[in-house]
This record gives sequence, structure tokens and C-alpha cells, in this order.
Amino acid sequence: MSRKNQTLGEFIIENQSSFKYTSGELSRLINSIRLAAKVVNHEVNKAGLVDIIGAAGDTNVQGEDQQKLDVYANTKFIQTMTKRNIVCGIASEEEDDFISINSQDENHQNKYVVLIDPLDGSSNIDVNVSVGTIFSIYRRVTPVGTPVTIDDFLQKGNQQVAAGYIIYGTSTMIVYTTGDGVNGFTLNPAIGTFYLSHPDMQFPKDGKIYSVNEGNYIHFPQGIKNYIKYCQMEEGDRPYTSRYIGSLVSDFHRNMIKGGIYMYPKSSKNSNGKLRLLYECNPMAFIAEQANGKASDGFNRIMDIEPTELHQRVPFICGSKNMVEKAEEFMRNA
Ligand code: P6P
Repeated sequence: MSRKNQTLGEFIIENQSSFKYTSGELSRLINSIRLAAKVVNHEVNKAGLVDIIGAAGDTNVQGEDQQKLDVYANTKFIQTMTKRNIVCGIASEEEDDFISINSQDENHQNKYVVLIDPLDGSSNIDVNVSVGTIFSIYRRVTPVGTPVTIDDFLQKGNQQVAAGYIIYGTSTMIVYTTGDGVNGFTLNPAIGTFYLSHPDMQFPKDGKIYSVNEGNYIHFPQGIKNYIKYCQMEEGDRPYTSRYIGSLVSDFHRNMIKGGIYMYPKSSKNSNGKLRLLYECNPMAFIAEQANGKASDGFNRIMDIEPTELHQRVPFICGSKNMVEKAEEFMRNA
């Protein structure tokens, strides 16, 4: 059950008993993410004022320039989750390999692993466009009391126990699911408290917005080209509107509220697309499905894909159920 204007803390306590693993650890983990979100939000909101923007002079495992805020956000989320003694391992877009977190009693008693994209869309920072954090939470699969292994991270998305995102936009929000629907909380920066502002978020079954980088059009598979042309045709409720912010969290969030589809397909330039399965596509797919939307690679349910490596990429089509199914139809018939 959810009540508007409840604080995130009150919501977590009230709904803890509905979570099948009621040990309270997951609640503490969500609380640690809440704290890190406030710290990162503070820095993101002043990025233009201090020397914290611009490349950190390094590149991440993706070969992308690391913006200083990327590094800052990565450090803050890892620090916060480590200090709370809740997780046994963390994987991050900004870290080449996973990090094994030993519990304070040194015997690896913690049960959760977290995969995170600490600051997605960071190339937008310097131009003052909204960015986001994406997180995915699993229970470990290797024995408690031993260090985590890669198997704890290479789990199918359908094994997630929680997933969410923080959007640092015109307001800062946390949107997350623990498998019992999707709820959005907006930060009141004056007092540093998140309030339940969007209870039980649902993707409209249909929408009129399509989000894709049409600059890559000539490189797309024919099925995607055909679907884009379908969106642009004068017929019925079309043409649709094209909206592409270049920040997954922002495009996803708008489409979940208004109805729409986001696509990052494979192309002749990116043979598996650009987005990473484990800490971008799976968490967003979990949220989408919990909000009665859909997420696929064009042919297969995202959350059924068997992961093979930590930073693997997959084509991603996500949003209003009927729109995703129409795009899949074009992919099948191409
Ligand atoms: P492109 C940001 O780098 C990101 O991972 C997503 O947030 C965003 O939707 C996409 O890549 C933008 O990529 O190639 O269109 O600039």
C-alpha cells in the first residue's frame, strides 16, 4: 500500500513486510542508495560552479572519457554501500572488474550484490541536461561466508530482487521496484527528504513518443528502419513525436509517464548496441515490466538473456507494451 507524501523512509518501513526476504537488509540497502543519491545530487546541481565537470583525464572500461562527476558518483555509491555493511559485492560501469566487499566481521556474511551505472548520460553534464544513476540488486548465488565470484553478478535479469534509478533533473527523484510495483519519490532539497510523489507508476499501454538516435538510422537493422518509418507515417494516431534526450533515465522516465518507446538497437557501428545488459538494460527492464511495460532486444525478453560478461552490451527496446510489440513485429517481419 502507498500513500502520497509519505517519506521514502516511512514507505520502506511500511512495505518491508511485503518483501519476501524480510531481513531488513534490503531496506538498509535502499536507504544507503538514498543517502548516496542526495550526496551526488548536491554535486550534480553545482556542476557548473566548481571545477568538477569536464573529463577526469581517464577513460573507463568502455573506452569513454570519464567525467569527474562519473568518478565522484562511483566513489560515493561504493563508499556508502560499503560502510553500511550490507553488500558482499559491487559491479560498476566505472570499474573494470567487480569489487568484493568483505563484511566487518571478515567472514562475508552479507547476502546482496549491486550492479550500478553511477552516472548515466554523463556526457550531458557539461550542457546542463539531466543525468541519472541506475542500480540493480541480486541475492548472491555462491555460498555465504565465501568471497563473491563473477557468478554472483552474471545472473539473469529475472533474478533481480530490486532495481531503480535516480534522475537528477528539474527535480531529483528515486524510482524503484522490489517486485511489487514501481513507486517514485521526489526530493525536497530544502530538507533533504524524498517524498512519495508518484505511487504505483504505470506505462500507458500505448504512446505517441518514440526515442531513438536517428543519426544512426542508416546503420540500423531493416526492421528498426521500417518501424521508425511506421512512427512517422500519417495514419491513425500517427505520426508520433520524436523525443531523444540522450540520457536513458530521462527518456525512460518521460516515456513511462506519457507513454512511449525507447530504442537503442544494434547497428553496423555497434554490433550489440551500446547499452550494458547488467546495469542499464536489466534494471530498466525490471522497472518497465513492473509498470506493465515491456523490454526486449527486438526478439527476446531482456530479463531472460543469459549474461556472459560483466560489461556486455545488448540491443534495447523498452516502453509501452503495445509499442514494443509493434517494433518486435517489424523486427520479425524484416
Ligand atoms: P548516443 C548515455 O551515454 C547512454 O548510455 C544513454 O543514457 C543514452 O540514451 C545513450 O547512451 C545515448 O547514446 O549514441 O545516442 O549518444
